[in-house]
Amino acid sequence: MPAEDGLPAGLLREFRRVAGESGVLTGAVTAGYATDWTGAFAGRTPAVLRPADPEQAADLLRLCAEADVAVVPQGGNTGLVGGGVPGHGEVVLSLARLRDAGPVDPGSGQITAGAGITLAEVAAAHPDFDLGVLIASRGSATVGGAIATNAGGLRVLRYGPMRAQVRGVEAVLSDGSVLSHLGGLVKDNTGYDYPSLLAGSEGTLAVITAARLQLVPRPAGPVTVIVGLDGVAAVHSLALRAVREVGGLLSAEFFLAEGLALLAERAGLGPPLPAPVPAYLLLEAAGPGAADDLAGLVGDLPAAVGTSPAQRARLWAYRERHPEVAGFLGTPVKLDVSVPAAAWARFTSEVPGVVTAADPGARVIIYGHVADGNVHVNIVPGGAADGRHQDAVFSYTASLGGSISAEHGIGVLKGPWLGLARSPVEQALFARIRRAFDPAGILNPHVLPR
Ligand code: S2G
Ligand code: ZN
Repeated sequence: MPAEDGLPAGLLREFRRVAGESGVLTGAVTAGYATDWTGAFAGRTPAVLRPADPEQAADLLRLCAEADVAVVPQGGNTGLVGGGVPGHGEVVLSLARLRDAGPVDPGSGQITAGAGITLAEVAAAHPDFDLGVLIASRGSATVGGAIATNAGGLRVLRYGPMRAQVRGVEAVLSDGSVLSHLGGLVKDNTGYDYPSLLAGSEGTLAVITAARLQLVPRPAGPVTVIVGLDGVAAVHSLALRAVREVGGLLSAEFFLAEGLALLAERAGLGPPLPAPVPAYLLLEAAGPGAADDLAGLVGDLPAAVGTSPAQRARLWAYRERHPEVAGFLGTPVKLDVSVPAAAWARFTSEVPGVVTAADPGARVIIYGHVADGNVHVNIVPGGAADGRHQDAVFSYTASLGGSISAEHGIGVLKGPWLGLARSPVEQALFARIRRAFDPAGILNPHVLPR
């Protein structure tokens, strides 16, 4: 029987029988699902499947497994390593329509949210509670995708990554079975903690359709400050002092003069301080004594303080808009690494030179999360984006005992360098775990070892 768009004949009809006409997209309308938001990863797909509920998702997945058709699960398509777009003609399984959400339980501060609910919607679900994970893409990033990539973001030092917010999941396996454990019990020692395993699995083990999330008490009266410093060593030492001395510290973020200048030039963001300085540390804290603790820490250093929502938003814009900066100059290679605290200042000061040694014409924009060792190295290549930048940065990172992916995952971008972070024994175990969950081998086959 002739194939349709590369699919076994009749499969599209079966998809439509399960999900209806509106649940199966083909042709030009699929383009937005096949390209990531940075434009760095563009592919094509024979069909975008949009199940309306977990049962449809399970049936669609089973049909794909029976037809040996590869699937890329997709949430808000805000990923940064190409793990959520069909780079090899896979079918896209979009979880965007799974938007059922229960009420926030005022006693436990927990909520059961569908995979397609955005992080911003979860964070706004109850006045007394907030979502611990705060990322710049929260308006588009979804619960399912954020768990699958174990998203980190701006408050990891206080609340941990997405994995730490998960108290249970509902997920579908490629054989069409549905896992569900959404009770949210704090103590539940009854076997393998597979929700933790699914966090960070990048859609390779199962497709998350809902989650039971632990929210956090909404921080009271947060105070935000941007401090001007003479370099990354000063940024690091002041951030570590903040961790020790500032009660209720929520965030410790940094950016540098070059990125700030580009934000002023290209986005019209005027400077946060009266005079330019080499490096900037953004701290945010909440609770009793936070303002005094921050004031005591900052002393006479040049600083801008925000207490009202508008003032804080203005200060946060300098940091939250940094993901755009490299894009002002071209298509970026976005690297997201972490190094041990003892190596952080050395790494952050030396990595631009490591990049330009490999590509003299490259522009390097650095920013990120200080207290958890995470540095975002966003590169606009001068020469070909042929992997030389990853070679240089990842081998340098590994030489310092760091990780080639702090929070964005491996995706398709970092697969060739996984050996710098994981041993052959570990990678073989990953493949065995994967076969146990997805014996058909259809889930995101080009991400992580098989
Ligand atoms: C951040 C966002 C992604 C990027 O801003 O903390 O994780 O573009 C990044 O680097
Ligand atoms: Zn980040």
